[in-house]
Amino acid sequence: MSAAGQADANQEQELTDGFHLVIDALKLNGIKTIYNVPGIPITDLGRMAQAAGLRVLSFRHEQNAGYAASIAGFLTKQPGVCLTVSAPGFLNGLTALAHATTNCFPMILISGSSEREIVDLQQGDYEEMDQLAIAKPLCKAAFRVLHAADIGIGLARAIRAACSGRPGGVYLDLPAKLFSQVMGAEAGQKSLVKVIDAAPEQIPAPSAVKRALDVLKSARKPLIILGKGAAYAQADDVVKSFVEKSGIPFLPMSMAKGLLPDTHPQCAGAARSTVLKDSDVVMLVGARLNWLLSHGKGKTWGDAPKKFIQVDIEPKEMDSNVEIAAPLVGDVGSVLSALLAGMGDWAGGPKDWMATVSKKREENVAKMAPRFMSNANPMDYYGALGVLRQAIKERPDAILVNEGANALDLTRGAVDMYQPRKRIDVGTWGVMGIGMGYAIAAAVETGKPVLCIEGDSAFGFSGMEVETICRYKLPVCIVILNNDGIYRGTDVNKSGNDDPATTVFVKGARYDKMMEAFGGVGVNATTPDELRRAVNDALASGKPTLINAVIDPAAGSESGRIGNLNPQSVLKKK
Ligand SMILES: Cc1ncc(C[n+]2csc(CCOP(=O)(O)OP(=O)(O)O)c2C)c(N)n1
Ligand SMILES: [Mg+2]
Repeated sequence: MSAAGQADANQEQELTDGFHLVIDALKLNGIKTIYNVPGIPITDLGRMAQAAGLRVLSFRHEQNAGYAASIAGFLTKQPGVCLTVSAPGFLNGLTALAHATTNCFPMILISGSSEREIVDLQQGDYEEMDQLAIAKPLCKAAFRVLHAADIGIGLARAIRAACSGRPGGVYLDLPAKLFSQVMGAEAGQKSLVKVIDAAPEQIPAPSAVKRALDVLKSARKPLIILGKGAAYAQADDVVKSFVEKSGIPFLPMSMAKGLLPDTHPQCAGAARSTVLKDSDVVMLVGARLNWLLSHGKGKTWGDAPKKFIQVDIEPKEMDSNVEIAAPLVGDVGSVLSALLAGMGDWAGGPKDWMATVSKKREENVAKMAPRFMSNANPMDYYGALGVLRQAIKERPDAILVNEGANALDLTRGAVDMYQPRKRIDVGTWGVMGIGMGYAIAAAVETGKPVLCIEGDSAFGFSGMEVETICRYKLPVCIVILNNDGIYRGTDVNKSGNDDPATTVFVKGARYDKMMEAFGGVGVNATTPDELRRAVNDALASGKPTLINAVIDPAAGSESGRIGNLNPQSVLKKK
């Protein structure tokens, strides 16, 4: 090589660019996985990230990649990263970003974007859109990086915003031009920022701890409600010690199930209406008084006066719906540790109250037991769920993904959970479409088998990702509770024309064949026995499997357990 050629080569080695700085910044901060859909301008970023040792999983639709990133954040406490193209790809990912923010999951949506100069003059660039402005109201923070030298600080800001305090979704806008911007390799390296202690402990004030303990001591019928914030905290031992030392019945919200086993003697899951109505002091731990808890008032909560203690990392959460007698602002681990330290030789909860709750719970459990043995033909939900609850009992380490209406509500009640963060579902919005994204991220992030219990409608929102599941050979078993439609498959079109009713699907659809199309295992199960064999095989083999569980089309009810939220036509009632 000539001297001039050698000098050129040396100079090349000393340069870096936007592509490499993004990848280096992600790696420096411990990000290992990107949930991705390729295209201009981020195709090469995905390729290069894969070459650099990151796991880059390519999805069929950004919404599913986004939901995957959001639940990766929930499961790991590290921001899940979703990578998309500009305008339409960005918009497809945005629902998941908003979902992450609403559910308090740390996530970063990184989208490539078009040329700023053209976008701002609205001159019609390829996929033109002012993405930053659109993302802002839907996430916790939104940033744009214009200079390669700012990539390090930009990613650091995104990570800290996603993880600290109440976690949420963050948008990071990376214009196409940024990726090929060049700078000196050494200066580039120095520009990277490693985020130290992204989610610092937040210790509650001692006076707030004392106030809360005084309220708790005064209770005759106390109740602890564990929310998904308590599951997110990964303070499992502290939660367990606190609940057990308190001797107080606890009610787990959907994604907090398994934090303590649903079979724990203090679990009031099967006595929900009793404990909500009759309790006099309610301690919320990482649970918000939103619609899922009827805003802390009204019929569900009974007439007797109640006092609330609330543990939340977000001060603004206090008094959101009702007066909070004892606010405890801090992270769940720190707050419960402080309470434990202040409890001294705690006498335990009121025994007569615990006995009342236990009795109610045992009655309800006994009432349900025969239903799970149902051999009805066609299958009803309970017959199928009897099999699935046993499957989770035998594989308590498996992760359960759950969505649908009846398929959601009945599963939540039927399937006991035994370990923390094993149940992931529709969350705060009751959103359909999380299924396959959640399943993929759960398998990738935890290495555990995944069992998805899906309504046939719910599955349809992300069904194409079965190809992704097959492509990456993930240990995912999907059970579709197929009742031919939304809520039921029996609705009738009252117009007299030939269109089907608005809530019904093709009768006798064979979703199992979708899985076979991509080399996975498909099974059509018409009895609990067939379902049992197929689920056991899938969990044992780890092969991508889809079981079409044929359910009586008349079995469901409108909107599952939340039919009361449907507005009613005044005219219809006349
Ligand atoms: C994104 C989104 N779109 C629409 C809905 C309304 N929705 C609620 S449940 C549901 C599907 C219920 O049917 P299925 O999943 O088959 O469950 P089933 O009750 O039949 O068991 C729909 C469409 C929603 N929750 N989220
Ligand atoms: Mg259905």
